[in-house]
Amino acid sequence: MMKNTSGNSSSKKNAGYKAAEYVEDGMVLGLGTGSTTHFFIEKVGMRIKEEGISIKGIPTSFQSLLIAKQWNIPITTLEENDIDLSVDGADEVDREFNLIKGGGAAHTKEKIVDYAAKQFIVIVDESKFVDKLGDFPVPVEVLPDASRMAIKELEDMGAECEIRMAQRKDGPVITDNGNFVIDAKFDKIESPRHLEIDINTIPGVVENGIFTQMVDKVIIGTDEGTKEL
Ligand code: ABF
Repeated sequence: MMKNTSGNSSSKKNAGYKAAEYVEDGMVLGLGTGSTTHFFIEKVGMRIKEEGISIKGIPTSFQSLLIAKQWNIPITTLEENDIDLSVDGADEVDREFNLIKGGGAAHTKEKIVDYAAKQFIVIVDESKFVDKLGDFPVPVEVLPDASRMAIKELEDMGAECEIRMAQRKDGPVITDNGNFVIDAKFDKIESPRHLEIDINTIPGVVENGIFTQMVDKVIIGTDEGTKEL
């Protein structure tokens, strides 16, 4: 599974723990996916235990569901509750708060939950902050039967593509939704918003990992602490 795993755990922990300070008693939380968000979920679990705050969580993947259950965070769904605050990681963040996400192959549910939230906070270590998106390939979730055609369309848009393969076996990564992920490497992305929309017009594409016009705050973890943008 391809993720931008650069950055160290202390800076990720600082970012995740800082984000947990924005959690208030009674909130419904979007629980992101990835190692940085793991620290956020852990801190929320500690606050439930130590302060007795009442929280419900909506996970963005089976991975974040399992971590939430380890910390006894009650689980709910978007059908039952609105989301007060979603906290999630990213593979790249630019100065306009555009993101590339999906290195963990969970970007479809992440985008739904992060978009639905009243407030969306992104937590990253310094290595994820870039001037312009594009060094990290854009993950594109696609129906398996449409993958060859989608690759051709993405190549016509200027990308170099490959279907993401699982690390332990020679088969493709299968998302929580039963689909493939195409990693589409573009050059520097001049207009993330336009590319996000264009990719999703390709028949068979379920969702892509460019997130635009969604982020309210970015918390950057450093070895010494955090910076908030
Ligand atoms: C997740 O956060 C994915 O979209 C992205 O790949 C990941 C970043 O991983 P990490 O926090 O482990 O660096 O939401």
